[in-house]
Amino acid sequence: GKRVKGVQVFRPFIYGTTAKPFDEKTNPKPAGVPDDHTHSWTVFVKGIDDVDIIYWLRRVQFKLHESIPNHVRMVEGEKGKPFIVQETGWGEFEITMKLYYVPESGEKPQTLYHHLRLHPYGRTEEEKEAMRVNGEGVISWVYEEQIFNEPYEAFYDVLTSG
Ligand code: SLL
Repeated sequence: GKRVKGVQVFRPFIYGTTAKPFDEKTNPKPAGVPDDHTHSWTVFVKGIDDVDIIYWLRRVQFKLHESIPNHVRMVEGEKGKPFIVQETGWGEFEITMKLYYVPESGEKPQTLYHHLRLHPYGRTEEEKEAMRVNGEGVISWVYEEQIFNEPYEAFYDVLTSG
């Protein structure tokens, strides 16, 4: 196919982690979770304000720490849902996310790295507070823009018809 010359299409998205300590009142530990696990957490890739991005992103492979059973997770895009993995654990580590685009894009997969954050860090209480949601969970989110450089014409139509 032909490419649309001189055109760049930007699509914003966010990725990151949200973690919550187990707590009898606010976040009880489900049955079967090992004793040494201290937190529940999620890692995700999604659109801004939960807008669907499956028209350009097909699947995401999340590579978790090897101590976690079945640590490589492939998540297929589903309408109305973020690309997400939910887990429990005790430690922080780096997560590798491999983004696979829709076939008509012709794009190679791209890899992102993200640190799972369970504990808020910072020199000041304000800095720590900025990492918390509702005073309990710990968030580590990143805003990113996917650039499609001179997309194929058919893919350009997909990108701009949404
Ligand atoms: C390290 N940062 O580099 C540590 C690794 C691994 C955390 C932390 C296991 C969960 C499960 C878990 O939380 N691992 O057993 O499912 O050594």
